[in-house]
Amino acid sequence: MRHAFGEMGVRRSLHVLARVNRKDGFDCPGCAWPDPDGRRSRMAEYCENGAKAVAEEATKKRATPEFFAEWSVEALSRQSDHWLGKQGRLTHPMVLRRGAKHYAPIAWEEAFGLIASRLKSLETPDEAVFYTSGRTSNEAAFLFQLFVRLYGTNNLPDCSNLCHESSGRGLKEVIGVGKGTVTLRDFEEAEVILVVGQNPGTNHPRMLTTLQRAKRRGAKILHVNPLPETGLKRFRNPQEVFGWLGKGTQLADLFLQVRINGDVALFKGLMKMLLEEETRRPGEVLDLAFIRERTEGFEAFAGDLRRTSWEELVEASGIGREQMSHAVDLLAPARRIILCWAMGLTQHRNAVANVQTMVNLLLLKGAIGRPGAGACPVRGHSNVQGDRTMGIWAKPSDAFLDRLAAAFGWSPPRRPGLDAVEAIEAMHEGRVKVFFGLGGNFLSASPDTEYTAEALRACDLTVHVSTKLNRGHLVTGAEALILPCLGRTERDAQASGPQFVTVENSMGIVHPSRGDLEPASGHLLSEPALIARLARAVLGDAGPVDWEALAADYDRIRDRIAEVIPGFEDFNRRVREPGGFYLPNAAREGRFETDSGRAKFTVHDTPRHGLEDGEYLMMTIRSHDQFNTTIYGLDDRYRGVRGGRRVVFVHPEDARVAGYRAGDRVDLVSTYAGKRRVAEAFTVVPFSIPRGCIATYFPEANVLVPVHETAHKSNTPVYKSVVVTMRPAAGASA
Ligand SMILES: Nc1nc2c(c(=O)[nH]1)N[C@H]1C(S)=C(S)[C@@H](COP(=O)(O)OP(=O)(O)OC[C@H]3O[C@@H](n4cnc5c(=O)[nH]c(N)nc54)[C@H](O)[C@@H]3O)O[C@H]1N2
Ligand SMILES: Nc1nc2c(c(=O)[nH]1)N[C@H]1C(S)=C(S)[C@@H](COP(=O)(O)OP(=O)(O)OC[C@H]3O[C@@H](n4cnc5c(=O)[nH]c(N)nc54)[C@H](O)[C@@H]3O)O[C@H]1N2
Ligand SMILES: [Mo]
Repeated sequence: MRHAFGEMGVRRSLHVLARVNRKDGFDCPGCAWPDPDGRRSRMAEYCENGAKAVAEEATKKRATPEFFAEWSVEALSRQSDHWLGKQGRLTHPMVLRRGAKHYAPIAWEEAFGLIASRLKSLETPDEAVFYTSGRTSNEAAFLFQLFVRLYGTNNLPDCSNLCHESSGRGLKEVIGVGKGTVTLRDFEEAEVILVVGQNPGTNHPRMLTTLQRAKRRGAKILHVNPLPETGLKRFRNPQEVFGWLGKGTQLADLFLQVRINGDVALFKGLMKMLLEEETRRPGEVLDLAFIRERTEGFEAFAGDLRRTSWEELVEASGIGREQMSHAVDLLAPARRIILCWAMGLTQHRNAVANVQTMVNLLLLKGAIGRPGAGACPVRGHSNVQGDRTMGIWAKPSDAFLDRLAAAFGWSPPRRPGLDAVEAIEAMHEGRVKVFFGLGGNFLSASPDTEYTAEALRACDLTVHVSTKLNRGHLVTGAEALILPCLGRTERDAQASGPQFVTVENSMGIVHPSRGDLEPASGHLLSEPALIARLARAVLGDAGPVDWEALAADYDRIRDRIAEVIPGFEDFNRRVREPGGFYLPNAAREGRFETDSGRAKFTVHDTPRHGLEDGEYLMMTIRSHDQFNTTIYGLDDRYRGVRGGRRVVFVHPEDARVAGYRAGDRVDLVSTYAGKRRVAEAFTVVPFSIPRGCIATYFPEANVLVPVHETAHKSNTPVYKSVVVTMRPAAGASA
């Protein structure tokens, strides 16, 4: 509330917060955790960090043309991310003309004309990329991909490339759907819930309420993480009067403090034990009927486990056999198991293998397509899953393009487009000359900040559709535009009257989102209206789409979505039912739509990093006071850090051996393929973390993440396993 009142004032705060996640309100712009299907809390159906996300958008502060006249781009560049975000909502379309030092206001039509003329002068449409961040609504996303494909390219990188791409890719191959298979109801029936590589206390706080309920009912919770994340250790439910008092509930029954990227080894160990248990008590541990009838590849998988040595698994995971056996005590009798994960698994070179290794565990237990069981990749952005469903995808399936072709009577481009990392490389090499971002902060979210900055600077034109100022606006092509748009909390009035948009949460539920605040400025366009006007400027009025009609009434956009995308039949009627509707999910319903019709066991090697003396494996994580690249404040309350973000968490013994004490300042250095990257002046914080592992915050440490090191198959940067060394910072005594 302190945060909300500071940004929005008391009256506005109380008004807007009362409408978050209500069935007739707007979808929280924070994370993608679903809202309860039935009755929702009377007090509040949002969390502390959701309130911060809302305050960030509904703030009363404004970044006006006068602000940009006062501050040159160079002067703005010297300010922190935290400061930039605090300047308030963008109010006017702004242009940075060739050679100019300041952004200046520009009329909408002129801005669209400028983009159109640059796009039309490219040699091929593949010289432009169109990035999407996951807050974009279904309606805007559908129009955007349609516009981009009609323009002639599949260059549609998205934040998913940096996030859960490894989950989608991994799941699709082995169970036939690239999404999670559980619903909230499954949490009411699960016997064991695993939370792996995820910090829900900070990033999905409402998930803790679900876990608490499951726990009270008797479910066991297993937490696998290099850090003892506080929400799982001590949870005080802020929605319960007594939750404020006392020490809080211990949510996790067992905490396995795995090494960074030790999960394949750990899960192989757990499964090796389960196989051994099965030999001792035949028919009691594994679901043999399920394995026989519904899966393939079991023999090769079991053979690999038998051949893998305990030494290897214990060494690579950092978890002893005795501790593994405690986990197996929980897992062996259970049939209804839910596996939750997030970025701790998806941002490694072997990220797809991480996901598939864990699915092996579910398959051993028949724990997919059964109530109380399944896979639960917990999505990040509130509509990142929906954007992908709408076709925001650089590598679309033929089936999707066929339906798009049929609905609009034209043949869309079939060449696969560039994902996020490929887009950076292509800009850097001069193969792409125009960058267009629908939301997000591509510069700061991407790996290798210096390299990505060079890539953006090499462009002729960079364009950002944004609500707030961010660093991406300051590292520009020869010309740049900032196009300000409406946010979730705001009223969206079009020619046919007030509109709502729709989103899909982490569990495949599609529902409306309707803001009611007065827009931050009279000059803002909604994202769908903005895309429609851009499309008309670029494509003219002759094509197969009546852009003006679609933007005038979003029901018409939804009618087109219903034609193209399976599961959206009768969209306009069903989305108006309270709480929305579930999308079909074959694996959830017990069907595996793989090439063989069976779920697949897969074999994966234990990853090795072969660290030399003085080298550490670094993960880059979120603090409690940020939303991705938006920094709300400088504290990380649950980890006891205050007043600064340039910190490095180190095992106390590692710090001692290296000669550092708490508070010392160090530089971090990463070297890949002969290229050295340095991040200066981080404060050492001794912390409970496995030996050889360190942690820093994203985005401060992104300069160290090598752009060319990415996950096999998903091409996601290795944000969670960067090899670094430490050296005393200049002027520091150590
Ligand atoms: N308040 C808030 N909410 C958010 C966001 C935000 O920034 N702020 N971001 C949103 C987005 S886009 C996303 S994707 C999600 C992110 O949600 P999370 O994935 O929870 O975010 P991270 O901070 O990246 O945390 C990764 C967790 O994995 C652990 N970890 C790191 N490496 C490993 C590993 O090798 N193995 C295991 N087992 N664990 C590991 C870290 O210790 C940490 O607990 O949150 C979403 N929600
Ligand atoms: N080192 C490291 N890097 C990471 C990660 C990590 O764990 N470690 N995580 C990765 C992950 S999981 C993700 S998802 C990406 C996130 O990457 P992005 O999605 O690109 O970044 P965000 O910080 O979420 O974007 C914030 C900006 O979005 C704009 N914005 C906010 N709301 C709206 C809206 O309603 N409409 C529009 N048009 N704009 C809006 C604001 O201008 C704001 O400045 O970062 C990735 N980068
Ligand atoms: Mo994300």
